[in-house]
Amino acid sequence: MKIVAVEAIPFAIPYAKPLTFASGEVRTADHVLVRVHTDEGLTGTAEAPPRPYTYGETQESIIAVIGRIFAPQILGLTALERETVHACLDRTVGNPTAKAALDMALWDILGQAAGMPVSGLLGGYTDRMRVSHMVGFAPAGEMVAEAERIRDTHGITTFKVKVGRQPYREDVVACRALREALGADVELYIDGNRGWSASDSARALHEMADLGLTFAEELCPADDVLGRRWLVARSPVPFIADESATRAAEVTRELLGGSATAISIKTARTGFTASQRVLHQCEGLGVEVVMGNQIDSQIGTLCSVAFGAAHRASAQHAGELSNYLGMTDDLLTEPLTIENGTLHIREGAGLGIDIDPAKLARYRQDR
Ligand code: MUC
Ligand code: MG
Repeated sequence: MKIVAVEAIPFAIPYAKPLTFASGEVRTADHVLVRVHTDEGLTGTAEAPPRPYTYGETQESIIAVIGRIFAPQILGLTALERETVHACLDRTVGNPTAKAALDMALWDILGQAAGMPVSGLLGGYTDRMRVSHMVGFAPAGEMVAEAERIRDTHGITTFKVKVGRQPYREDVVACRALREALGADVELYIDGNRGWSASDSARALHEMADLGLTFAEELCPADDVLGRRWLVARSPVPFIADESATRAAEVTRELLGGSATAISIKTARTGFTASQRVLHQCEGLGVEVVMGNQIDSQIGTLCSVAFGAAHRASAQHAGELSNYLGMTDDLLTEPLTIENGTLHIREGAGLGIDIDPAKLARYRQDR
């Protein structure tokens, strides 16, 4: 199972409905399809979704770091030498989605070689996850209409509401409108992508105390160290670290520093190997985790659900698995379906990522 070639293929698929949030906007899925080939003819597949405004990665940087720095170091290693692969990749700081995609492609190879689903190899807790849908910035009425459409079409009853604009004129109004329209049985939580100050956040949480929110995520920057710690100490709900806790060391820093009380795990940036480290770290510390979404296509979503369903702690809360619904198309031969608010893992060997060659030919950017 020697790694003999690594491909990094840029592709671009437009969104029908762009997702806008405090730190950026996604209009096109400008992702990179990563394929790792072995000498036995197995191919592991995953995607790297760059988020330039968050981690500084771009499609071009992912292709360059994989082609020029990572691939030359891992060619010749086997898929069973993941620790060695990570020792090579971790010499370079940053580049989270490039590293994560390589890691998940290796797990895909292991699953195929063993004839077993990756989700089972990771833990096999369950075969499905409840889905949480992310509602991006729009006037309150449009946010309500979107949530109602998603609930009525896919049975989803958990919503992560993007906040981080003008807290009282826009965000609190939108959250209140969502609660009033959707009723008490729907779960709502908020994500500020660092758009508010600590004092804005505290006041907004106070204003929304009657809305029954379940989590608050990255409302203000973690770099506002004392302000954030002050806010987290006062938060009435677990405070999720997302982009401030992208690897195990940052998780330790944020949790022990009092800057978070829950963690978002995104396989798009920690793959499976490092996501498991973070998950076990959180379990050991008694901290809740939520499966986040880095605005993945169906490829990344299959990876998230494989991991989320594999472990008891990550299957406890609805996972953010529905962003692909906003895309005009995707690359999988057999599309994912969310029914009754639930997404199932793919049965069969590996990750079950079967790429449609005609779609790849249509959307790839390098030919
Ligand atoms: C999220 O949870 O923040 C927005 C930017 C990003 O990197 O992920 C998304 C969703
Ligand atoms: Mg977030």
